[in-house]
Parts: sequence; C-alpha cells; structure tokens
Amino acid sequence: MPSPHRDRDAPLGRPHLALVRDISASFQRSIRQARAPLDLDKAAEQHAAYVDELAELGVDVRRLGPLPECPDAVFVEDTAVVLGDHALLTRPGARARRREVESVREGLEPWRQLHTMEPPATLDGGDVLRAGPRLFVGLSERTNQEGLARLADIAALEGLETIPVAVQQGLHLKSACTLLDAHTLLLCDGRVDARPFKDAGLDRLVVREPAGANVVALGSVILMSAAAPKSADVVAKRGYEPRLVDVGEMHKADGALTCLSLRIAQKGEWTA
Ligand code: CIR
Repeated sequence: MPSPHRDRDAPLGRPHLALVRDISASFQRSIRQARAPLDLDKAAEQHAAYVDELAELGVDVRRLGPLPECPDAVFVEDTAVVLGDHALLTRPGARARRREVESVREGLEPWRQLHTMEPPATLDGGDVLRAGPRLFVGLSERTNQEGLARLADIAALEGLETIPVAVQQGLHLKSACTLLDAHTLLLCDGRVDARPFKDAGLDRLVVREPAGANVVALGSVILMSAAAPKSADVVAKRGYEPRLVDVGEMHKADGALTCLSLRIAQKGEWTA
C-alpha cells in the first residue's frame, strides 16, 4: 500500500504517543555489564517517574502488557523502528530479547503498517537515530549490515536515506548521541565515528558524561538523565529547559533514557 505522503520532508515534532512497559521482577536478570546489584523497587519507582514525566509533558503514554519472562522488556525502543506510516519490528541482536518483539507487534498494529526482519539480520532500535530525511544507523555489537540493509528497504518507502555509523564504545549509537533539535547532535566524543554527522552538516554539541548524550527532546523541554548534571548545564546554556529524571537503576543495565519508550510522532511529523 503506497504511503499517502513520504516522510522525507516531514518536520520535527514532539512525540504524541509513547509505548512503554513496566519493569518486572525478572529485570534482576537483565543483560548488563555492571556488577553493582540492582534494586528492583527503586528501578520500578524510577520507571514510574519517567513515565509520569512523559505524560506530564503531554505525551499519550500507552503500556504494553507485562512480559515477566523477558528481563529486558522495559527497554522497548530496541524492538521496533517507526518511520512515517511504517514500523519495522526488529530482530534484536541479543537472542534473549527476541521474545519481546511479538508483544510490540500488538502494540503497534493499530498505528502503523508493520514489517519484519529475517535472519541473519539483527538490529536494535537504540542504534537508529533519525535526523530529518536521514537515518543514522549504528553498526554495533547488536546491529549488523543485514539489519541495516533491511531498515534501508523500509526507510526507502518513506524516501529516507540510511547512513551507517561505526559504534566504537558502548552498547548502541544512541548510548553516545541523540538529537537536541533537528540540526543539533548532542554527542559524547570518542564513542562513535562522528564523521557521518559532520558530513551531513549537523551541528555537534559535545558533552563529557555518556548519560548526558542520550536525551528525549520534547521541543523546548529536554528530558535528561539525572546522572548528567554537567550536560544539563550545557543544554540549558543553549536555551533549553532540561528536565532531569533519575534512571540510575536502568543505567546499571546499560539502558539509557530513550530506550525506555518507543515514541511515535503525529502522522506527517517525525520525532527524535
Ligand atoms: C540490553 O543489553 O539489551 C539491555 N540490558 C539494555 C538495552 C538498552 N537499550 C537502549 O539503550 N536502547
């Protein structure tokens, strides 16, 4: 079914809808590098506060059903990429996370035309960063060339270009950079190859705290991790209003702010 419009020229909008999923007790078994013990109650409280903040900022938050058998299911962003009228259900790079995808299908079915990914392709949504007509795609320990190629097929339906970016350190592309606005990339230097962003003409605003480079941009308000106070100052100096949320327990599981929600723009707009 051809799209009524192509998303290539759509303006940056605020997310109007966000899919989230509550933490379940199995979060204790999430895939992670840190040795620090996880505090489940604290994680649930932090997640609830994040969700409340999104709702307070005018985002229509919908909860996906619980998946108690999937420890990382709170990180919904990794399981789908929404582009214009389409959504690509991913094949997450971590085998243990592939069982999460079916429930995201149910969540997205009412909203977008769905596509899937076949082996050997793998891709995590945390590796996909949109900037207008371009999709920067991290080649990471989770996302491979075949995953990039499949995403490029779907992106082409909306007239979007895909650009590979080498992830040199950290889990995902967006662990190290996200958009502050349509023309500005917030970036923690040395973790990803910054040249593709430079070549695309994006302004780069460098921060030193890795957690500070992963933000949810909601117009003039920027949702940021409380673990990155210095980055919040940098963002405030640019004239934005940083809103800090504590997601420290999710950081212990290598999770960032963005991965806790799958954000969807109004039709005819895109969201970072
Ligand atoms: C994982 O290893 O898959 C999870 N423990 C963390 C995923 C975080 N996702 C993200 O930042 N996009």
